[in-house]
Amino acid sequence: MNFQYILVEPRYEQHIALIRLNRPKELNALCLELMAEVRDALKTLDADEEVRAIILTGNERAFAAGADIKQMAGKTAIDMLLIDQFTTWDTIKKIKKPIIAAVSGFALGGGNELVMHCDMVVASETAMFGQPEIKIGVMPGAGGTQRLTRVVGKVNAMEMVLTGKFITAERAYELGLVNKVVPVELYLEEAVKLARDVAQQSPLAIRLAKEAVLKAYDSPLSEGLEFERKNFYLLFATEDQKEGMAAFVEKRAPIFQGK
Ligand code: DAK
Repeated sequence: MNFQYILVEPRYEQHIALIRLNRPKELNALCLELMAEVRDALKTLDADEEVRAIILTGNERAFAAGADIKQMAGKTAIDMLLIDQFTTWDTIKKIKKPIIAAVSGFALGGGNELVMHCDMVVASETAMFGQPEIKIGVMPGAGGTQRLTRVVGKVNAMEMVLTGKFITAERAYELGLVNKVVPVELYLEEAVKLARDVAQQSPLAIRLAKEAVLKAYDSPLSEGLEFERKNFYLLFATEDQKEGMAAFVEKRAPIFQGK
């Protein structure tokens, strides 16, 4: 997979793929072309049977400092409508494999929204999260007002969105925006460890469980529970369920085949 703005390692480790945002001079600003590459890479990895978990990262200074302001600056409302970035973001939202964000430095605006499209987040102590769109006369446009509010609650989301101030990794941890904060030299390694823990499970169970957890975001409890129940039953049609339970009884480690 050859891209201009990202680096992709489909076999970073057994069952683990890695995507690195790679526009370092622009602090990984998410130009349209970069986002299209992220979308295409994720789609390819989602269809790759060898891959069971995907890590999305940037570099030490920046995960991503937001959408590319220079590219957006001259656009009209109609330009924005016709570009229709939502098709790209919606594709990312629908990726079935677990995505782990490994974040260091700035995760701002669309950068923070991209983090919130991931399923788990490992942050370095130097990470800074924010929705600073208000400072350039706009507001979040890729779910920042909605996902952030669901995660951190109304008053915290309001503070971030209305003041544009950044929060530290430690504060992001307190608010439930990230799973873990580690020293900067360890953030990628810790994300890989988390990916390993996921990748050794049954890929089918992982897929249906991810789907069910995401369902909790936008459905009433009764509907989510109904959905969960169906996915739960469905897993009893898999060989992995037989293997997982047999392995428990036989006191050995399971070998999941994704069947
Ligand atoms: N866009 C373009 N270039 C950027 C950038 C950005 N977001 N952020 C940084 N850069 C560039 C800088 O212009 C600079 O380039 P040169 O001047 O060297 O050519 C280089 O990266 C280094 O940045 P600084 O010199 O500014 O570095 P500092 O350490 O002094 O400051 C900073 C770092 C992150 C605090 C600062 O760069 C900054 O405030 N950046 C802008 C952050 C921001 O406002 N982000 C939100 C952008 S709006 C949507 C999807 C997504 C979005 C909207 C809609 N749809 C699906 C519809 C998202 C919108 C946004 O994210």
